[in-house]
Amino acid sequence: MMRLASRYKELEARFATMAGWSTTTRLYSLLRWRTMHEALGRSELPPVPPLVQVVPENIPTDNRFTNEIVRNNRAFLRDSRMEGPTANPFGLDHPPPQGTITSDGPFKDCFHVRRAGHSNNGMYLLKTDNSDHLIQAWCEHSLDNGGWTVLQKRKDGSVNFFRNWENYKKGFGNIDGEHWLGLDNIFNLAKQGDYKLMVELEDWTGKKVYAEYSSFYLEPESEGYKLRLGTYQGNAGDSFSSNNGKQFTTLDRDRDEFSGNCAHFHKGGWWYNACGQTNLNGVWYSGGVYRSKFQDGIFWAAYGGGFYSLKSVRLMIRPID
Ligand SMILES: [Ca+2]
Repeated sequence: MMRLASRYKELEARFATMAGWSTTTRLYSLLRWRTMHEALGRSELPPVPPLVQVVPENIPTDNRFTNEIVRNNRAFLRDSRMEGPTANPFGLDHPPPQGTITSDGPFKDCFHVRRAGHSNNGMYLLKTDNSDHLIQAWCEHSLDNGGWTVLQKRKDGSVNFFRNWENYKKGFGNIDGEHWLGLDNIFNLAKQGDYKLMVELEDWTGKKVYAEYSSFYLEPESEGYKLRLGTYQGNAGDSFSSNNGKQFTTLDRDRDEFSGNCAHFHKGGWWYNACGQTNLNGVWYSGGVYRSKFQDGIFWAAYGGGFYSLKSVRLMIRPID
């Protein structure tokens, strides 16, 4: 403030020497200085999004839910065959597509893969109805009868998710590890029919919970890949419905409902509201409860609260039964 006050005095002196100038010019100069001053004041104290609840409303306990999803989770643990890792991350450089070699592809999604008789979890090459390019995707066939196309996976913090619009549009990471399939690919996949969304969350005790949304698709890029979700069911609690109808926001493209940029505070890209109850593309913290100036961990507020960063999460889609 002292510095600002002395600057103001200095400017006043300068204005005094401009006595010969017209009143309009002087007023305009003063106005410009005030605008600058206010902008400076704002940048010193940026608005911060409200914290989401730290204590979740409901902490699911074992045996509380006996729905199909939980039953199949046990099947998942029994039979989780994984294929060998690959060295090349895909993304903006578009390395040659790799995937499980089959003679009956390409498939339109992982449900198509499953129906063709392939039951191994792994990478498959997909080609959607409305695009010519091949998509490398991870197919999850052990969970809930299989046929799930994985859109996003976090598990070990090996991939940086604090990225720009172009990266989120095209996709990044390692298909057999942490990755984001890309908004363009997700849009093309979900456009092919009626899909539902499964969100899988794993906490640091190894427990998995699920949030399923009865329908899922994205609006085109011209609409900011606006999120369209159906109704919730599951045992994770619903922390995603408040993002329904929101556009995707990255650090370089702010389409959220907050005066600042939610991507800046939550360190990711997401269908932020202002900013919301979930941040699955945030920072991967080890151990669960994390300390940070902002709520930038991988959180799902209804399961663990805003300062509990989950161990692993996945977003998956499958055609509606
Ligand atoms: Ca904003």
